[in-house]
Amino acid sequence: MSDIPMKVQRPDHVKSYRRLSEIQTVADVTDWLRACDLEGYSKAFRDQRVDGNSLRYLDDFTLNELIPHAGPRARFRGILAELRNQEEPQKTQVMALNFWEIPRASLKLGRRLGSGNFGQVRLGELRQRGLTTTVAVKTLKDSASDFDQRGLLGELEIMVTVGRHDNLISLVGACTVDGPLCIVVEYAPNGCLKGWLKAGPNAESVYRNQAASKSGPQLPMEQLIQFGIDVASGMSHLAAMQCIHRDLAARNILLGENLVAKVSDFGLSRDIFEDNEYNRSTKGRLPLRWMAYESLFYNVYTTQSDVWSFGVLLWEIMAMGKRPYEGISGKEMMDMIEKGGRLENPRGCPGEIYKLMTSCWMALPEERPTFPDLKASLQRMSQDYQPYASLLKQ
Ligand code: ACK
Repeated sequence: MSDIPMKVQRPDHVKSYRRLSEIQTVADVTDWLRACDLEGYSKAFRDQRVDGNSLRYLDDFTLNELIPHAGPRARFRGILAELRNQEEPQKTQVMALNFWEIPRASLKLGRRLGSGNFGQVRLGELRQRGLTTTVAVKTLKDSASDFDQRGLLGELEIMVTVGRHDNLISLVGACTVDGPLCIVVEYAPNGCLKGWLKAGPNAESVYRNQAASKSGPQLPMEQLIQFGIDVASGMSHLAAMQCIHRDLAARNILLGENLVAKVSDFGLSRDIFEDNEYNRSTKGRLPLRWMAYESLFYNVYTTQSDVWSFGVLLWEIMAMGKRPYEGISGKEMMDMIEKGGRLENPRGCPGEIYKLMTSCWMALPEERPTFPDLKASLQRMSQDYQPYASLLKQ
């Protein structure tokens, strides 16, 4: 472990902070800034009452205000990243993976559910402690390269780090030794959201039916909004765990029991412990139509760029699985976004829901809502489609 880089001799009374968890109070932060030779900024941190917890979740906007000078700000980021890395030592990661190990003999692979860029997903049966569970198993295609192998391992590490949430496809375990890597995840019996939307009734009849079937316990419009609430909920958790998804779209949402929507496919996601911005360095196939302004033009990915993609996903839900910007090329779509053009309101979609999606497409990331905001707004809107159902319950 390396010590905090310092330019000047640290005064005796200044503690040496080797771990982020040692920095807790506002006074600890001041002390730490002094140890890092950044004491010139400690007044701003004190005024904003930045304690150890806030330090972990400092967003770019606040940091720019606290440390307006680019050089010291970059140094601050470097030191913070170093502390964060020490908090996630490699050993813990390996131990965590051991904890998830599944013996190959207890896993029986079945038919292929589908395939992605470099991996494939198969149905599986897992026998553990006398119980048999249906699972989905992600493996690599035979043609996969070392790079793909690292990608799948990265996906596993992200799933371990992110942990469980009802609206995320959760990890059951993995086979990491004595053969090809297999990631075992919960099986979603109702397939992917895009397929469900496309197979369902067309949008207009859903909107028309909401008037006719107001006494039903699960109105169609309520169901569509519920998909949005579920995804916003899963994404709130992902964002709180400092993880960017980077490929949020209806094709990557799976439907569990009772049509609970679950965010899946962390293949493109990257954890952001080192920085809360991820700059793409390699070119691959990109989900252009779901990408935020700053991702398209500056290769910058943040939780706020996931919010943009969420807006497009909400559009897909309300358009019952239509392809966004249908009929125009990727290049034309980019020109349109640059000039301020946005997707049109899907036919019959309530104005307030369209307004919510357009708020996700603000050119400035900080002007977009957060995932918890989106969840709360959709929950509020969902109430409007329940008055008759709740009247009947009284
Ligand atoms: O639309 P689908 O049937 O649902 O086709 C895709 C395909 O694999 C490629 O991703 C299906 N799939 C992926 N993960 C799961 C899972 N955990 N449960 C059920 N189906 C899955 C997905």
